[in-house]
Formats: sequence, C-alpha cells, structure tokens
Amino acid sequence: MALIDEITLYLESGTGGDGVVRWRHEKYIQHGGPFGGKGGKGGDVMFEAVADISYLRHYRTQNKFVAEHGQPGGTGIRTGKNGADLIIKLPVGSRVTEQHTKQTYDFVKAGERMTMLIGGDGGRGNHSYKTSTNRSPRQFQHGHPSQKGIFDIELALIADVGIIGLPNAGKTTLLNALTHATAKVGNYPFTTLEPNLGAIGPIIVADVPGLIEGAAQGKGLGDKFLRHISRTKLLVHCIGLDAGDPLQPLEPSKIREHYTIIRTELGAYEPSLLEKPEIIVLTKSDLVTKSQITAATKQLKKAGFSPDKSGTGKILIVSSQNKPSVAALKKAISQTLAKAN
Ligand SMILES: Nc1nc2c(ncn2[C@@H]2O[C@H](COP(=O)(O)OP(=O)(O)OP(=O)(O)O)[C@@H](O)[C@H]2O)c(=O)[nH]1
Ligand SMILES: [Mg+2]
Repeated sequence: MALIDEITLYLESGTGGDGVVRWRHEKYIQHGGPFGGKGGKGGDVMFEAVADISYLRHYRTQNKFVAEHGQPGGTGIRTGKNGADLIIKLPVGSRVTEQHTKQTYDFVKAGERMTMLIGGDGGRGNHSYKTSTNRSPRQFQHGHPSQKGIFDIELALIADVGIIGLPNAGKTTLLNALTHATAKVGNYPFTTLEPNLGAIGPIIVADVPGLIEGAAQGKGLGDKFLRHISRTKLLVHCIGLDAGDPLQPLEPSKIREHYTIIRTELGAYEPSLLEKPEIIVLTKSDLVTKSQITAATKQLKKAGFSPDKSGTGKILIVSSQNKPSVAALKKAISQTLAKAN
C-alpha cells in the first residue's frame, strides 16, 4: 500500500455544556434558592506524534472529527461532565499547517503532544448569579462555543540519509544492499513509487523515488518526494554507470549531465539542500571498465563536485554485487554523519 504522506483534517473541539436553572426543594425550606450548576467543559483537540510512519492511512476514510461536548449542569449546583479530549495521532515527521492562520507545527519525537483546539467552557448555572439583592436569579448561560480548524498534514520522513538520483540508477538496490530492507527493484524507471526506509544500526536511510528534470515543478513523481530529503543530514547521490542498458555504458559526458540535473532540481526546490554533505555513488560499476570509471570521475569534477571543499563529500565506485564496495560506502556514510554531527 502506498505511503500516505499528505492529508487534510477537519477538526472541532467540544462545545461547553449549558448552565441550568434549578431550585432547591427541601422539606422545611420554603423559599428554595437557586440550585442550578455550571455546564461541563468541551473536550480539547490535540495532536500526538507516534512512531508509525504509515499512520496517516487511518484518515483515508474519515478526516472529520469532533471532540466530546460538555454535559449540561445539574441540580444541586453540580457541574456537568466535561467532554473527553480528542487525541489525533500523527506519524513522527509530520508538519501541521493550520489553513487559516498558516501557522505550522512540527512533530519530531514520538510521544510529543500539542493542544490545537480548546473546548468551550461550560455556561454558568443560576446558582452563580445569586447576589444579596437577587436571591432568586433565573439567569443561566449557554455553553461556550467550540473551536474549529482545518489542518494540512505533510509528512517529511525523518531519515539521516537520503538516497537520491535519476530513475533506474540503482538506488533501491543500494538500500537493500546497505540495510536489511527488501524493497522492490526493477529494470525500468519509476519502480519505486513511495519512499523505502532501511537502517544501518541506528542510522535511518531513505530511498526516495527517482527524480527527473523539472521535478521541483512537479514533473514525474514531482516535488512530493523532495520534501522527504529536507530533513536528512546526508545525501547519497546515485549515478548509474550503465545507460539503463548493460550493453551500452553511459558516455562520460552523460555522467556530468545526470549529476547536474539532480543538483539543479534540489536547488530549485530548496537551496539549502545543496548545502548538505553529499556522497556521490557511481553505481553498477561491474558493468563498465576501469577506464570508463576514471573518465566518469573526471567528468564529475568538471561539474563542480569537489569532495574536498566541505571535507565531507566523496565519490565512491560501487557495485551492489561487490560486497567490499558496499562496505566502503557504509563506512563513508557513518564517518560523514559523525563529522556532520
Ligand atoms: N549489474 C548491476 N545491476 C544493478 C546494480 N544496481 C542496480 N542494478 C540493476 O539496475 C536496475 C534498477 O535498479 P533499482 O534499484 O530498481 O533502481 P532505482 O534507482 O531504485 O530505480 P527507480 O526506483 O525506478 O528510480 C535493476 O535491474 C537492478 O537489478 C549493480 O550494482 N550492478
Ligand atoms: Mg527504486
């Protein structure tokens, strides 16, 4: 099932219960005084972050929720029962935007809670209007109104590492080789339609669907997935050394072009993405010769990638069939993250 990472919720807190008009009736008390209690408070609406990144699926069939209303007051100056709070769970990594105010809230830790809408207060009962001059007040108050809000929820995965690149570059194969993930691999573009996650020990790695020229403006699978890269600390940029055809290795000049396409999209989406440490992985090295690899590396340097500038970047030559090359990448990932921290 596809990962749901965008949803709109229509939420409302509970209204307050009405205050009531009641009179004291007791033996021997001839003029029973006002005895009506206050209404109960309506429930609040709060968000709570949970670890399950697929949690938004629960809102596919229902996206309108109302917290419980407060109950009316009772006789004997009893306050009505408060409405229960409504707790709306969201996956960690959710960014909530209130449509009207445009105010945003980020939920980054499981268990984090925030109250978004406050329930209405209960109305006053007639007892509360009693004064020395008015001993039999008939006044009461209706419960206070609820608050309503429309909230856009966007999930941006919280991963340490984002694997990016053109379609068919070998990103998912690499995720599987690096972690214990078993995500689907295919010899065609856009095999991956939703992000896959894997872990190298404590390091969370996200494989993002292939990006194409114009992705930042919504082409292909669009900018939808660029969001998932925004919180990563390190980019692993994959460039396939084949041209999608094992018999036809990529022209060295194409390597540079492929690299630049992705960098341009990153910058167009969010310039700060270009500041992230990056490891370039030339994938499928088993399909090409050593001299082709050397030529490809040269081309990358011409494209402006200088691993030494930030002291973090690297170019690695990897074949998913060659374990030492995958191990070297794993090591580079941990080292680069350690430096970035
Ligand atoms: N020979 C060889 N083939 C590879 C290697 N890595 C990936 N492939 C093949 O390249 C094709 C694409 O691999 P994927 O991992 O699905 O590529 P992707 O970048 O995730 O593709 P999208 O999800 O479509 O963007 C598959 O047929 C893989 O088997 C490699 O190191 N060597
Ligand atoms: Mg893939």
